[in-house]
Amino acid sequence: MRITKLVLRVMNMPLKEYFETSFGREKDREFIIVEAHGEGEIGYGEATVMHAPLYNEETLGTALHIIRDFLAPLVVGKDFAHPSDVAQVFKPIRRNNIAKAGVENAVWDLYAKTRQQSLAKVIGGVKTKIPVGVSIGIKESIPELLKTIEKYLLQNYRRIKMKIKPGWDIASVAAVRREFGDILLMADANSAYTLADIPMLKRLDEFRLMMIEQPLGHDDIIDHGVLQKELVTPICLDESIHNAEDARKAISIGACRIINIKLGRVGGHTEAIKIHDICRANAIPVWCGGMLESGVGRLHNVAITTLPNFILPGDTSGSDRYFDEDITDPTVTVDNEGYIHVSDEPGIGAQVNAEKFTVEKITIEAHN
Ligand code: OSB
Ligand code: MG
Repeated sequence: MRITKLVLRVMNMPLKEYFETSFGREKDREFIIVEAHGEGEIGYGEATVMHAPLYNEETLGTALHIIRDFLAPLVVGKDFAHPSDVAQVFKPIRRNNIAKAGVENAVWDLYAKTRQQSLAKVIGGVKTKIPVGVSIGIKESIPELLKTIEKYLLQNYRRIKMKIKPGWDIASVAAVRREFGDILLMADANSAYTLADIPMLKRLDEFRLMMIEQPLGHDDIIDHGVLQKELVTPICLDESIHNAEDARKAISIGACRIINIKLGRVGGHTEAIKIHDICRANAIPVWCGGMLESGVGRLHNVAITTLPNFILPGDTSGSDRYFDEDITDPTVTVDNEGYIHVSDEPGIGAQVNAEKFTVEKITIEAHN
């Protein structure tokens, strides 16, 4: 499979509602759609960057720089037998995983299309439908939070994740438990606490959360191992896990009992599959995290979630939870029991119409 050119589309899509985490408020999604052209087909990937380096170190600007100046020269005009070979040629370049994932995943889609197979099948997926949850940002008030959760429960989402931070934790979690009883509920702290908060974090045990996601440092594994011994609630790691080696270390010291896999954070499907496999071998369930993706990134998330150890509902909500208008046709929809049905059309299984939300288009062609 020869990659003849890459097209980078800088995108700006308005979010229906702002999304607030412990690190800030997101109103528009600014990210990059990567097109990999070759064999008469186009494969699509998404670099799920945020506008500022507050979730991880990458931004729209760094991803453009890394793709244009370092990743594109390694793939444009080159032949690949398999998309995992792209991960291999990117190995010498340190981190910048979201940029890498945008390119590698575009090649996965292209590869699946040239074989006339769904991306899920090419990845080794086994499920035809996947259960989904919804991630709910920090709100202005508890009544507003309860109203938002009620709306998504009525849309049959199977698990509620609420963002927490100091000052927006015990009381809001307690209110949600009181109001909605035994729903599947979890909390995501996005690194907002330290070991000094152990007494407060222990108080959360009372609310029988499915898990608490990334309570401590974004770059920590060790302290999470200390905290997990103090908590009944399972810890799920997000920010701390960049590759299968991180997963192995975290599991070996008991730093988590669950892992959130995000394609961007780990650099694409190749590494995501490795993390999935090491977790499976250690009986650590995984689920697919989200980065407020457009339909393109979302369909990649759906495909990876068809692997067998994606046991827990992920953050792969329907397109309408984020956008009035998405760039894929069909868009991603959730059925009335909270499942997304996996397409068996080639590749990601949708047409892409990115023009309307494209702010800038950069074409990178082979010179030879
Ligand atoms: O920590 O999982 C996170 C969104 C942006 C950055 C980080 C996170 C999130 C989410 C949203 O929780 C998940 C989604 O609905 O896409
Ligand atoms: Mg998270």
